[in-house]
Amino acid sequence: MTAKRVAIIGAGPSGMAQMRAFQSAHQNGEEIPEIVCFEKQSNWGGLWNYTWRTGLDAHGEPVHCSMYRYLWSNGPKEGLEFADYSFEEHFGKQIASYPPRAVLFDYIVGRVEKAGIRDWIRFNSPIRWVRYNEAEENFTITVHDQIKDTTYEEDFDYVICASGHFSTPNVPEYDGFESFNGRILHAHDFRDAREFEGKDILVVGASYSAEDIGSQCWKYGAKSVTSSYRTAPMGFEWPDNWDEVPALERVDEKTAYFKDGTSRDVDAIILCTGYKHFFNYLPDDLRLKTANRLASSDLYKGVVFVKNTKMFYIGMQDQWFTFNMFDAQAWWVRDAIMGKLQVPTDMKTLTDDVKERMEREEASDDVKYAIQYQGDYIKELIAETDYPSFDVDGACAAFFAWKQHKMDDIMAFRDNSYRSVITNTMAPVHHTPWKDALDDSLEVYLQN
Ligand code: FAD
Ligand code: NA7
Repeated sequence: MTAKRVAIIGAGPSGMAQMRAFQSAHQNGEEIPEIVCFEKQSNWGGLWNYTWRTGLDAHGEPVHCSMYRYLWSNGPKEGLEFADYSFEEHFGKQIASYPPRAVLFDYIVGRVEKAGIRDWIRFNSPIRWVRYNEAEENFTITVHDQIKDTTYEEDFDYVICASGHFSTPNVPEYDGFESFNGRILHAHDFRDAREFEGKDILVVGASYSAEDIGSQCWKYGAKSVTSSYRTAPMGFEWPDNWDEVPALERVDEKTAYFKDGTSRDVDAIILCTGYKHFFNYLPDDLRLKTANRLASSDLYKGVVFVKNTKMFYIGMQDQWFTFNMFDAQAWWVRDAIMGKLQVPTDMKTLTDDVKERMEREEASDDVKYAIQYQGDYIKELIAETDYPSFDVDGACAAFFAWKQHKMDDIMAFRDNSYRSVITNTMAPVHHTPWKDALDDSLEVYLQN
C-alpha cells in the first residue's frame, strides 16, 4: 500500500506546528504519511517572517507580512510557550516576558530546526487552486513554482489549510478620503513608526492593532495620537497627547470629523480595522467562511471542515492563545489523519459540535470568560492526544494578570514578568522599560 499523502498549506506557526506534530510521531517510531508543506514565501515563520515590503512581493504576490518593525509580543510569552520546547531550552536561560518579534521568530524556528523538517517544505510555492475529486476521494492541488516559473498539479489524500487570516486587510472607506492631503494606510502596510515622528496621526479602530500601532507611534515620537472607536473605546488611561474619540464620520483635506461633533487636523490616517479570512485558492465546497471569533463556523473541534472531513484548518480562530493552541490543534489533526481519533461521519454530529461551541462562546462577553473558553478548548484537545499536558489554567492566569497590567498602565504593561507554566521559573524583569527600549534587536533584548 502506498503511503497516504498530506498537503499542508503555509509554513507559519500553524503549519510548523503541524509538521512538528507528525515529526514527533515519527520520532516515536510510528509510521506517518508523506508530508508536503507548500509555502509562498522564501522562508518559514508566517507573519513573523518580517519584510520591509508592502503591497506586492518580489514575485508580484500580495505581501503576507502584517507585522512591523519594533513589534513586541502583545501578550506575555508565558501564554504561548510550547509544551515540548521551552524558552529556557531554546535560549539557555529564562528571558523577559514580552519578546520583540525577532526573539519570538528565533524561538519558533529553533523548535523546527531541532526537528529537522525543513526538507518537507517547498518554498516560493503559492497554492493556486485545490480541487476535490469525488470519484478518487482525493485532492488535486495546483502549485506555482516561482523559481522555475511553472505550475504543476499533485494529488493528496488530505489537505491542511494553515495559511493564516491576518493578511488580507479589511479596508473601509470614509467620505473625503480621496481628497485627504496626508497618507492613508491600513495596519497591514504599517512598518516603521519613525515615519510618523512629529506627526499628528489618526488611528481608526479599537482593538490590538489600534492599541499597538498607536503605542508604537507614540513611543517613536508622534506629536499626537487620536484613536477613533466604532463600538466601544479601548478605555485605557492614555498619555496626555493621546485622545480616544467616537467614530470617524468623514475627512476633508486635513481634518477628521467625528460622531460627537468634534474634529481635529491630522497628518496621516492608519486604518486598524482588522482582517478578512481570505482563501482565493479554494473553491466554494472547500472554503471556510467565518467571522474572526473563538468558535469558528463550520469547523468540528475547531479544525475539521464539516463539509469535507478530509480538509482541515489550523489557527482560524481569533486568538488569545497562539502557538500552544496551534500545537493542540496540530496534534489532534495528526491523530485524526492517522486514524487514532475518529472523526464523526454524520453531518448532524459535526454541526451540533460547532453549534455548541458557538453558543458557549456567545454565553458571555466577559474577557476572562473568553480567555478561559480558549484555554478549555486547548485542554479538550490535548487530553485526546499525546501532546505534553501543561498547566493551561496557569497560562490563563498569566493572561488575566496581563489584562490587569494593561489597565494599570498601558505604556508600561510590558515591563512586568510572569512565571513559566512549562519550566516553573520566573521571567526576569526586562533591563529597560519598553517605552525607552528603542533598539529591540535580539542581541539587545537578551542582555538581561
Ligand atoms: P501566518 O503566520 O499568517 O502564516 C501563514 C503562512 O501561510 C504564511 O507563511 C504565508 O506565506 C502562507 N501562505 C498564505 N497563502 C498561501 C498560499 N496560497 N500558498 C502557500 N502558502 C501560503 N500572536 C502572538 O502570539 N503574539 C503576538 O504578539 C502577535 N502579534 C501579532 C501582530 C500582528 C500585527 C498580527 C497580524 C498577528 C499577531 N499575532 C500574534 C497572531 C498571529 O496570528 C500568530 O502569532 C501566528 O502568526 C499565526 O500563525 P499561522 O501559521 O496561523 O498564520
Ligand atoms: P480586530 O481585532 O479584528 O479588530 C478590528 C477593529 O477594527 C475593531 O475595533 C473594529 O471595531 C474595527 N473596525 C472594523 N471595521 C471597521 C470600520 N468599518 N470602521 C471602523 N472600525 C472598524 O483586528 P486587529 O487588527 O486589531 O487585530 C488582529 C490581530 O492582529 C490580533 O490577533 C493581534 O494579535 C494582532 P468594532 O469593535 O467591531 O466596532
